Amino acid sequence: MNTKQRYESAREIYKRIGVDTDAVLETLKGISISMHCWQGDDVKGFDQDGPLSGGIQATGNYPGKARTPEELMADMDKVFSLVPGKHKINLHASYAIFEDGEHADRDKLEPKHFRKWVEFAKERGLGIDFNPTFFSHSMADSGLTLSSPDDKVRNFWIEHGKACIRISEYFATELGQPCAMNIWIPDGYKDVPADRYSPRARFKDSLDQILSIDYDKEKVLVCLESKVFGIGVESYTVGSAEFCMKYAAYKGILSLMDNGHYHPTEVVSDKLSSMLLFDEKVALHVTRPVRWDSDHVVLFDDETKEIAKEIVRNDALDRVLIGLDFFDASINRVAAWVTGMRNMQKALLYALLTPYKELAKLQNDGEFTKLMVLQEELKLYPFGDVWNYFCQINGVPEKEDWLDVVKQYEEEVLLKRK
Ligand code: RNT
Ligand code: ZN
Repeated sequence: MNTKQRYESAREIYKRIGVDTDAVLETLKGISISMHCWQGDDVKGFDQDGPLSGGIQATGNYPGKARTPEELMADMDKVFSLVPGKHKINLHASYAIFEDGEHADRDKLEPKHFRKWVEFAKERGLGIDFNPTFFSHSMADSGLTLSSPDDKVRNFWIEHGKACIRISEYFATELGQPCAMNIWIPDGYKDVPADRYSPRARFKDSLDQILSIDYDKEKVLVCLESKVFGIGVESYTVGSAEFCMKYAAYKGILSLMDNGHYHPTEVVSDKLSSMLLFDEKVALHVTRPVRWDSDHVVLFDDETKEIAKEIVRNDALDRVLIGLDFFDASINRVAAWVTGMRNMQKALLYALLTPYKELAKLQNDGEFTKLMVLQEELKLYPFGDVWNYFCQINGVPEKEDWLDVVKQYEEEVLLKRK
């Protein structure tokens, strides 16, 4: 049987449980995922030459990492040629592209420093999301940015935040779609702090100042990402979950939940419904924490599937902004990206193929035996046949065939980067 025939057989099987696979494939095609640029170069960026700081780490030294904007863009093109659908790119401020020998520090960044990215996105019909970069910079050497007790440091980063809002608005205007601008700061303390209150008070004031500039709230969706700990900030993070959730509610901005940023037995899949009850929109960084916030490549694993189910069955595909956040330097970086993107899409497909109304009815009727049995049986439905067909009709390789393309690219391009 060929891919189409397999799909047709799967379509009948899903039809019997009330799932319209043709409609599902249409929906899936319309879901855009924000692909983080920083998988391509281990979160290095182009605006400085120092090490990655801020309590995050990319481990591994697989050859072929992108060293220039051109290389990074070429790698992203390769990824998009292997991922079905149309997506967004997610940039960090540190990926500014300076032309004609000019340079601007983070507090002085302007839209023109991202002109080339806009060109790139326009040519490909992609949107852009953005992030101020509060790390990997000498002004962040103390480990503190927007919560710093040093006014010079704090003001520098406030100016950076404002500059990034202006750049985000430029992206939205140029590309005709909103730009999600996510604020994450690494600030915290390694050991038991003497004062937990003042750093948070300063962070609050800094955010107030950043958000005080005039900007179009339809165009720029400011998000705030919380975190429970980082390397070197094990005892206290300023931007804790409670801080960020409260701040977002107070200012009407979005909460961003990264599923590597919670205590190990907490899951973001369980948080989504609560957030959706109170917020119009919520943003995600989908990642894979292995024992810590390790940012491994997103797999088609239980938590990714559960997150996707929560988005789909709460009818929230247009209310949850799905972004990816991982950086693995130990394997082919293009393959890492493709794997994560395709897995997020598989998780969404899996969720869309679930007859959730019937399952919810079983829950309400107290039919827990049947609910469990059905949920288990659904796992063996011919999901793969639907996925392969989705790849085929969207003109990308099916199954693992895409890896051959990446391998060829590795030989012809990546391994030549010495
Ligand atoms: C760090 C946060 C943050 C970064 C990126 C690079 O723990 O998850 O989102 O990973 O901004
Ligand atoms: Zn994140």
